[in-house]
Amino acid sequence: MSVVILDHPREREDNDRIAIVRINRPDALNALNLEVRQELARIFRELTEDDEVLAVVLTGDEKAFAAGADLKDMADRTTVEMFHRKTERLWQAIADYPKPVIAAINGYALGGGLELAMHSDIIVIGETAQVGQPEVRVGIMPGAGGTQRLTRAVGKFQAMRICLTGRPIDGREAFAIGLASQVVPDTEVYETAYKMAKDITRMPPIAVQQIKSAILKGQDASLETGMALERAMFQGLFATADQSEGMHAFIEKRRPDFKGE
Ligand code: CO8
Repeated sequence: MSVVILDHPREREDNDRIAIVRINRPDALNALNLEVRQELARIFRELTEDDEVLAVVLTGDEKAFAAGADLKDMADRTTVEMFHRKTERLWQAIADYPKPVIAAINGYALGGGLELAMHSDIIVIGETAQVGQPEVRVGIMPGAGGTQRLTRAVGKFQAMRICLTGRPIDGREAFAIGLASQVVPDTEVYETAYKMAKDITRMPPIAVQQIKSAILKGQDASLETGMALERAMFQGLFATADQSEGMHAFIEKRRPDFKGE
């Protein structure tokens, strides 16, 4: 069985255009060894070219989303070996995926596991999940966005606390500080994430992708540049058939039928 399982709509009975990407190393609490990261990158690259899929649910199992980088694999590595792994390219394949990714987190999302979750666009988390950046406790620091994406998500003071103490926080607290989009009872995490993905796949696909792009690009730009980008994208959507369909459906009091055109 592969360390990452892709459940593609073409293999299912439903007509949902959702891919489910599931990390599958239960014996190591889904720790992210090189093989898992290579598989994740391969799958996200493949999905980038896949018009059938409109949203992704990224998940693990009930015990762990992912308990971090594989410490057994990293313990004796040298700087030069870490450099030559060029794992930034593997992470970038996930960051570059243009459609919405919803992370469904149960159990542990620690270190590289939380960094992976922060590559997604929406996080649905279980109340008792444990998330954090414990790298400092094993002599290192976050290396895949823990000091950067986390700070953008929760601000300096929470990011400092989480990274400097290495102490995990639970799902309720993660939601309270803005590290999750929604917190639900543990048993409802996957279902909630899937339902949210389904809602999004009913929206006009071009607008959805432009919204994701505007939010991510705008985060790293000045307000003026972000506003200019948003305005250009907004105006651009008036060239789509879905804009006309959406507005006329509203006026005619019927459900819109978006086609991604
Ligand atoms: N790496 C390798 N194996 C792991 C990891 C891990 N991160 N986490 C758990 N495992 C393994 C354990 O070794 C154990 O295996 P075995 O039965 O063969 O000994 C099995 O999973 C079950 O784990 P535990 O027995 O420890 O389970 P507990 O329920 O007692 O504890 C914890 C669960 C609290 C999650 C504990 O396992 C733990 O602290 N794990 C390590 C968490 C951690 O420090 N993560 C950060 C790693 S560093 C990092 O992510 C750096 C990121 C930098 C860049 C990104 C690269 C991907």
